[in-house]
Amino acid sequence: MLQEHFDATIARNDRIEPRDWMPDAYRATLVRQVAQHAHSEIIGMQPEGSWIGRAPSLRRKAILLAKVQDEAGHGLYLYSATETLGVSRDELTEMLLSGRQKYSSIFNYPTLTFADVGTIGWLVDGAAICNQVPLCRTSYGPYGRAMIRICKEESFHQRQGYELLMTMMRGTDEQRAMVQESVDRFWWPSLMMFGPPDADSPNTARSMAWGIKRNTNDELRQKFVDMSVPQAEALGVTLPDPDLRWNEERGHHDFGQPDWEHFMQVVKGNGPCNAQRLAHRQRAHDDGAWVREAAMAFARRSEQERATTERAAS
Ligand code: BYC
Repeated sequence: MLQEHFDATIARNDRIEPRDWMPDAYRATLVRQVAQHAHSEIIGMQPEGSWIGRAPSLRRKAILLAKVQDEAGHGLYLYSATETLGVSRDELTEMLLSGRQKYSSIFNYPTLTFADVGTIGWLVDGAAICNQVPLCRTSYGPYGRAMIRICKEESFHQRQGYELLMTMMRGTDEQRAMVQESVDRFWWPSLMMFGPPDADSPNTARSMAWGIKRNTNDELRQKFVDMSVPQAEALGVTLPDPDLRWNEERGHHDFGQPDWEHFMQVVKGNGPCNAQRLAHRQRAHDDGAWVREAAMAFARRSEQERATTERAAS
């Protein structure tokens, strides 16, 4: 009966809400995906955050600060959405820090120049938008609603990145070379953000049947490539893929495959910055211990005061 109600809700493309019955595997898949997404937003603050103190102007610094703060906010909405599935924020943080839950592979690469701030905005946030717009229609209510606001902010992020790169491309030869070099480093990792090819994606079929994912990894990767090619042309940069060309018959661009063996290594924790990212996150968690303790002490005291006032009133 409960299963039938759940199946009918999914079939109608209606939302599943926290108090509705749901299969254990549906809940577990959502916890895995939404937590991984939340962790990505929080870890994703690090690569760009390292440029806040070195931004070339006050304007660029203010923009970057706002963007990195948005990412903290996205992490919070997504942790809250995950909590509605019955896991606490403490448990989720523990799973990230112990390596039992993942975060996006893209954040395991260094940001070597200020052009990387622009490239992350253009390509990484561009890939995120491609992946996340369909998630606004995901079957789990709290996740879909969080995604609506996140996508609005992501589109500001992408534009600021593109505008930054455009400004650099109108500058000196050295600045143009810096942009090209940055795009060369970030292109392939951006394609990897969409996950393994469909044939090697163990979760896609079931997540699509449940309406958690609305498109396959390869469909979204194709959409991203088709979207990026004219943007690269307008910018005046070359995408580092010799196999990239328009296919008239398919009405899409053909493109080369990323190095999937390298991707698996990054996902397993062996990427260029995995250890650094987790160590930094652990340090921030330890440094924040006093804030959590103070908040708990404040909550306990407020509760005691409330109880005392109530007793006095009765
Ligand atoms: N990195 O069966 P598959 C942002 C894992 S934040 C690491 O296809 P699924 C931003 C996958 O988890 C962007 N791991 O999985 C923030 C699975 O392993 P487990 C974050 C990856 O879930 C700050 C295994 O590989 N976006 O935009 O059906 C600054 C097999 O994969 C990756 C989201 O999280 C990867 N790239 O599909 C700037 C979006 N890809 O868990 C920007 C929400 C795959 O079974 N998530 N794996 O051990 C999704 O849409 C889906 O989870 C994915 C993967 C498309 C990523």
